[in-house]
Order: sequence, then C-alpha cells, then structure tokens
Amino acid sequence: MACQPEAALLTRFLKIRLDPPNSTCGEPPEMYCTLENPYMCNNECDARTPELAHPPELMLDGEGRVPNTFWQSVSWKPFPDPLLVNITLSWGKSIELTEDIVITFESGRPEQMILEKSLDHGRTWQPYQFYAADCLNSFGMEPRSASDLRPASVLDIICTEEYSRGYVWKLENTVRFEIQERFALFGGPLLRDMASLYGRLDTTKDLRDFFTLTDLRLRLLRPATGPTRVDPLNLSKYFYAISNLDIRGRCRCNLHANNCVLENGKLSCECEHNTTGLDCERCKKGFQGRPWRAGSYLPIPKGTANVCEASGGEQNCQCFGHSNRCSYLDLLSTAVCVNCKHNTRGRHCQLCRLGYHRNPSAQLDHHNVCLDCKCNPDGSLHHRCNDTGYCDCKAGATGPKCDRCLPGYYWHKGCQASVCDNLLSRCENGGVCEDNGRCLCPTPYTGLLCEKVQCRKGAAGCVSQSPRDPTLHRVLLSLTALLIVANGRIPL
Ligand SMILES: [Ca+2]
Repeated sequence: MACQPEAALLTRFLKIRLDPPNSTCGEPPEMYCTLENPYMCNNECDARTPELAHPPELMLDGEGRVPNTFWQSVSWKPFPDPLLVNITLSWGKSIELTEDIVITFESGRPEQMILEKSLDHGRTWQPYQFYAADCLNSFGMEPRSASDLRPASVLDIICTEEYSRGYVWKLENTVRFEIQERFALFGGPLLRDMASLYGRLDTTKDLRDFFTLTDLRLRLLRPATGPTRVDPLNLSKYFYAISNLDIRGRCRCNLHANNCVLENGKLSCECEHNTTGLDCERCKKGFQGRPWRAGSYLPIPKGTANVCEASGGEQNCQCFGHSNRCSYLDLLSTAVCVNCKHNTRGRHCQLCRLGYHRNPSAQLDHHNVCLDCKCNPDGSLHHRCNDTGYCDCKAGATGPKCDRCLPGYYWHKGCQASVCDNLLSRCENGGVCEDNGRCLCPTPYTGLLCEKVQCRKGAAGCVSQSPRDPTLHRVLLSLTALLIVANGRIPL
C-alpha cells in the first residue's frame, strides 16, 4: 500500500539563517522600550550575557517557558530607511505542510511582511502570503483572508490584514499561514472527508506542490509602530521579536516510505517499494523494470504502492505498446525493449527511428507516433530529418522536404545552377530561356546562350559571332547563384 511518515513538528530539523547576519540585537548592548509606554525602557539586550541575549535559536526552543524566550532584532535606528530582516528556514529536503504555520511575536506583529517558499533549496522563491496593516498601500493588493478562498481559488496568493492590525494587544500576537482552511475546501470543515482531499491531492500536481517546500523565508519589512506616527526621537521601541515558530508537516517521500530519519544532520526517507533517493524519487538499481512512479492515495483507504519492479523478465516491460518483449542488460542493470515496432526505437521504444520524426499530435503509445521524414531524395543530403520534420538540403534546394529550389537554381533531378534566366543571363540573338536550363535558339544560332552561328556541313569559316566564352560565362553564373545562396538563404 501507499505509505507516508507521520506528521511531526518540523522546527527540530531545520537550519536557520538571518540576513543581514548582524540583525540580532545585543552587539553592542542596547536598551529597548515598549510600544505601549515609551518611557518604559527596561528591556536590555546583550549578546555576551546569556540571560540577556536573544539569538535566533530561541524561536525554536518550544513554547511554555516562563518568561518566554525569544529572538529580537536590532532597533529601527536607520529610520526612515526600512528595517529589513530575512529569516530563512532550510530543511535540506522536500517537506509537506500538514498544519497551519504559526509565528508568535513577542512584541507587536509586523506591519508589513511576506512569507515565501522555495521548492529548490533556495535557488528560486515564490510568495506564499502577504501580510500588511494596509494591503493596498503596501503591496497594491486588495485585502483578502483565507476564509474567502474557494476550491477554484485555493492556489491564489493573497494579502491579508488579519494579522497586522496596527496596535499591540498582548493576546493577538500570532501570524498564521492557513493550511487547514485550504484543506477544508476539499475535506470538509473537520476534514471528515479525507477521501475527497486525498483524491484531489493525488490528481492535482499543482495542489500537492502548493503544500510542498524545501525552504521558508520570512521577509520582515516594517515593524509594529503602534497607534501613533513613528517617533524618530525614540526608535528603541521599534524592532521585531519572535518567541516561537510552529511548523508541522511530514517529509515528502512520494508515498514510498513510512519513516523519515535524521542522519548526520540530514533528513531522509527510509524508502520502500524498491525506491531510493532523499525523497524516494527513483527506482533502486536493479529495479528499473518499469519507470518510477509516485505512490497513489487512490483507491482510498490503502492507495497504490506503485512498486519498482525488478529489471529483466518479460513482464512489466514498458514499451508504450510498440513491443511486448524486454531484454535485461546486466552492464547497465536495466531492461530494454526488443524489436520496437511502428518505426520506434530506444530503451522504451520512446524515440523514432532514423528517417522518421515524432508526430506532435499523437501520444507516445499511438501506432502513428513516428512519421516518415519524406525527404526528397534528389534535394536532400540524406533521409533523416529533425524533430519537426525538416530535412537537410543539398546546395540550391530548400523547403521542409528539400523539394524546391532557391533563386538561381532550377529543378532537374535536384537543384541545378541556372544556365539562363530573365534577369542576369539572357539568351542572345532571339533565343528563349526554357526552364532556366537551356536557351532555345532560332536558326542559325547555337551555343549555350545562342551566341554562335551554327556551322553547316561544307560551309567554310564558321566563326563564333560572340567574343564571350560560354564556359567562363557558366562559371560566373554559378558563382552568382552561390552568392545569392550565401546571402542568408541556407548556411553553407
Ligand atoms: Ca521560544
């Protein structure tokens, strides 16, 4: 059956990074005031004194301590420049969120913040949710909340004002990213209909990927400022402080593992079903009898394992219906299809034979998947073509199948350089150019361009009437044609 690790508190397995790195308070020591009472300045931060230090780890040490332990940033000394801090959380592997992300702030919640995620270990980022006291003003977005979402809009990225209300009230100190509300759109309010949710997750890759990530990033853009304007004379009361991060989910193992373990500081799935890799994302060596597939939630409740089969053997030979026989190659420890039909070739009969190209409107398992290149044998260099059916043309030939001629050429068993035409090289003495190939000369003229008088039997002193040397002329004409070609018609 399909299997997956239990959901767990994932904050125990992450690496945390601050940017800029010196964003934590206490170097040098500083006194902080409260927003509620600007004259109450008894919050001292000193990085060198453990009981007065507020390092990032205190966001991850679990709740329930009295008093709260928390990370605290430097104060907003560079005002009116913004106070920007990025907090990056990295798991080093894909995880899937199963519960709301809950961020607990020790002082006021930020007035502007973006939660972002990465699926590729921090190479690219995308927003998850925008948070602002005024969404329109801060991000140019209409404010919405997670409860406004519907199944069709579940993947929308919204800006919410719900967690950024201007003033600090001690009980409203959390910021959430609502996973459960999104799940409930498919699984019902109490997630009673898990079959519906799992069915949806199984068939909609975008939905599954929405809850998957390798890294999270909190971009703190503006701290709480309280009910009044920012007071530039007392900037010690503006800062960020976070006491707890609650992030629950499970390792992504593609439904091929029951357990996820921490080894040498790295999370990895204990892969089953003959799969391997950090996320069980490929078949083990010797088990490539058919292509890897993720496990499936369907049919409920046990799902489908989609086990990787041993390579070799005649069963489970994936040849897209173009062969029913595989042969096992020890050297590559893989199975390859034998005698691919329908002009296919390749390990899984997934490619087209030489001289054929992929039919863009047919599926891989269609018997018409490969189409004959139909390269004109006289105009083409060989019978092969590219993926879109274009052949390689000889000099002077053009068109997808090389069955037409470029200017300066005429068709005669392929493209030949023109002898005469109506522009560059006219037939002389009233001759008429026929198909660019020859001049039809009136009596008594002859020669390539009718430039000579024909010699009759017995007539004495037949002399060329033209000083032109027809051989030289023909060479010049061919060169002209080549130049036309070289001017960008086809690469030579
Ligand atoms: Ca804490």
